[in-house]
Amino acid sequence: MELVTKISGITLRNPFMNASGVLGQTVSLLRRLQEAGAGAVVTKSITYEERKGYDNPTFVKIKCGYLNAMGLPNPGFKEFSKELSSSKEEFKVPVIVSIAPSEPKQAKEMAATFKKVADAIEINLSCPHAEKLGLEVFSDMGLTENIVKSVKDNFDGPVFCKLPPYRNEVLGLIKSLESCDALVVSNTIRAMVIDVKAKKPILGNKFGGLSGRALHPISLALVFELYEKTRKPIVGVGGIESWEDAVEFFLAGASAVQIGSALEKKGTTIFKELIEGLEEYLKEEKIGLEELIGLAHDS
Ligand code: RRO
Repeated sequence: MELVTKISGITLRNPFMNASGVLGQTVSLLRRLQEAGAGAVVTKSITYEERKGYDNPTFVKIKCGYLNAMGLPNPGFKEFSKELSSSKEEFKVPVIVSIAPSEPKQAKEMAATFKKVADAIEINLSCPHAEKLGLEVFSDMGLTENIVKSVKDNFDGPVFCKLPPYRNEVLGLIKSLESCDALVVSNTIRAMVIDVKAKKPILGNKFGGLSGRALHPISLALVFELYEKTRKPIVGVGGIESWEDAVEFFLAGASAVQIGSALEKKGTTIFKELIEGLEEYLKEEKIGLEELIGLAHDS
């Protein structure tokens, strides 16, 4: 069965890509994702300046998923774009560059720099634990609107916005995203875990983002609702571990999905498993991927 899917003008050989932050920190990791079968590859969120990230521990496995507070470790946009430019021709699948600007001027410079090497830009408006970045940007509608416009005005390809999983906040602020092309739904849930012996939060940053199983139904419900409330294509992300989890997202209205925690848990062979599972399902159901998208809705 044909698994090709299109999102705002870019063509993916299949609808599976990595979620930003998981195996997208370097060009060699992005290459590994491409070799494993990803339909597109997404970089770690890149900031204007270099960031070291938070103190350890930055990643903890808990009963219902994973908690992370990496703190956007990255070499800064100038350095990262140099690395990507030197090997762009190796990529046969779209390269989506995730950026986390804190104001329009940064967004403008980053978009203009990544113009030559990115097939799409994903703006991170939802990191749940960073000062003046991600969620803190999204909570200011004027700032978000100007950042999205700056990226749109300085980049030729599609611009995606990655949203938090908080329904009321998203519905209240969605007007600020009018000029973006597609929505990525969703980032992790702000969360915490405490060590009862040490009597302190475990993560170096205290607060982190919850991903994995617990996120799946929450993010799925938001995709379903946004599919009815906006006309924008949606990339679903949240706790996808099997082809069935992905099919739920397609039925809810996602045109493609991103894999995060399960890539950590199962490794890159998950792409093959997802592709084969989806192909088999489409064959058995005698349905094309495109027809599947949004089919769980009444009309
Ligand atoms: O780097 C991180 O700590 C991080 C980011 Br940028 C994000 O968007 N979501 C997340 O859970 N962690």
